[in-house]
Amino acid sequence: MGHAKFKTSVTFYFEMNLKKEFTDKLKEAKKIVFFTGAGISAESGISTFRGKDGIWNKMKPEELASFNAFMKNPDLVWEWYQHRRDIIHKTSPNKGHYAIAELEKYFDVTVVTQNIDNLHRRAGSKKIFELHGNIERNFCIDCKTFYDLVELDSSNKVPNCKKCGGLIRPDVVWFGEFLPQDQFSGGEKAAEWSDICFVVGTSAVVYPAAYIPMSAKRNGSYIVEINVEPTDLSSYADYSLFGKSGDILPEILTEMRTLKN
Ligand code: BJW
Repeated sequence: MGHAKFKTSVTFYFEMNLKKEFTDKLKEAKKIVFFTGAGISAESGISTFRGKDGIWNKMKPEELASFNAFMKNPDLVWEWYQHRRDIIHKTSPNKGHYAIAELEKYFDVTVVTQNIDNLHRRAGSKKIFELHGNIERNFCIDCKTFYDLVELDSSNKVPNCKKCGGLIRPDVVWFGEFLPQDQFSGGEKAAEWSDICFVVGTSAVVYPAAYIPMSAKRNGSYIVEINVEPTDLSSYADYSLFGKSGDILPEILTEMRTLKN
């Protein structure tokens, strides 16, 4: 019993020290990066990929998120993306996205996101690197002409390019494909130069994206993880906040308002 009490007070002391260290970092920081994943959009009603209710629990990634899958059954893959677009268009950014956008009042903020849902932009964030593309854009696999959704009809059948007749695909990064070089290197540089790198709502198992917080850490950035549960990155993080990003990010914003007043 006494031992348990002792352990509790040591843990409490340790946690208070970590909290103080985090607050001090917030006070001093100028450049911050938010490295985000599907979890930040979960509270907007968009499914994550892994975990209990994740997309990959119900569907196989190799049948939907690879170029081979698209070539094998383009209509099926297109229909899946149309379904996800419908969900994304009907939803809105949540408190987490808005808090990140508002933190631009206090810091030089860069968002480096693995998400294709455009919600950071809709929430008002200005500097965004999209590592895995954007569901709003599409391109012809043959002549590479780009198409906005408005230019395409809303059918579930894969559309053909108006210039060359080639198949049109969503401009997202599938397994086995290279990430857009400018987005990856821009995001990596921002992370390396950051004072704090927040890692929000990602399982951090998909590479090369997951190297980004590691590069940040190697270059001296302070890593803060925000997730509902521990991840592969937790042992790397300097400070972990476990809970919903839609709750925790607005609390950080409130803390910043207090620190600046
Ligand atoms: C909350 C919450 C709340 C919930 N609040 N938190 C090195 C090592 C090992 C493997 C590889 C490697 N290099 C390459 C690979 C292969 C592969 C890979 O990484 N595989 C691993 C899975 C094993 N990588 C690739 O293929 C990449 N390309 C590549 O490497 O090219 C080079 C190359 C070319 C040719 C030959 C060889 C090499 C491309 C990866 C593309 C990933 N694409 C997807 C689909 C995008 C399009 C679409 O959306 O349809 O990107 S897959 C999917 O995973 C999507 C996501 O962006 C990505 C990451 O997922 P994310 O965001 O982390 O989501 P979840 O679901 O995993 O996690 C959610 C988290 O939120 C959880 O932790 C929850 O707890 C949490 N959460 N609610 C806070 N309210």
